Amino acid sequence: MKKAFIFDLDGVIVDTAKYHFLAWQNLADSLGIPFSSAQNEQLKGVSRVRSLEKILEWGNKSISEEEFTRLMSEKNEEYLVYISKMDTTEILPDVPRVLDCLISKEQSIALGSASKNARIILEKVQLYDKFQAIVDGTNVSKAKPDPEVFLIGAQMLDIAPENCVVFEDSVAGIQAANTANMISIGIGDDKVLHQADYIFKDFTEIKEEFINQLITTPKSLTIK
Ligand code: B16
Ligand code: MG
Repeated sequence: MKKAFIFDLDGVIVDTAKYHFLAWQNLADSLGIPFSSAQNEQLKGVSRVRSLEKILEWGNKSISEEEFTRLMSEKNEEYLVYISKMDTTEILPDVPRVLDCLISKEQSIALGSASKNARIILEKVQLYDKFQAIVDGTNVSKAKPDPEVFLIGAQMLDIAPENCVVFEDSVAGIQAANTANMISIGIGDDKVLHQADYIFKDFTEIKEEFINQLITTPKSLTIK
């Protein structure tokens, strides 16, 4: 059976949250807004525009539209400097093993990320060629938990949503996958990602037998 496996990027394939944090922190500093790593956690999977809106809300600050645009582009320029230095050592453990296992079983693979920088990052870590479809912040109009990003991925691969499996590290992403009627696999903390169909700490816990089970079992028989 051919299924589609859709991967989120930040927190699933690589940890770019640390670079977003550095760039957002500098921006918050320049505005005199305190910004903690706990707040950065709340920006995971959230779009660039919404992230800046949230930081301004936390700091109780309002700025003009021009300044908003300027700050967004300054933040992204700084972030681009960090990601320009990325290489294959930044790939999270066992991600290449799972990708290669799926490719060897002739499964379809897509990226489903909120990031407008997703393509550059995949190129930097040399995983770009593993993906048959890439849906990123440039293709979507509605942010997760809206299922749009994953539904577009399924459509590009021509696979029905119930035959898609999503790997996600954010609560909003798990909700998006569930709403899309896809199998959701949480990568991270089971207390945070409890709405997922399956949860793993990271890809080292995902064994070939489990992948075989995902490929052969219809979603209707997936035990929650
Ligand atoms: P950019 P994901 C998300 O990536 C990040 O988790 C989130 O922190 C970021 O704000 C968003 O991409 C937009 O990124 O500024 O590069 O367009 O988890 O959906 O892969
Ligand atoms: Mg993510």
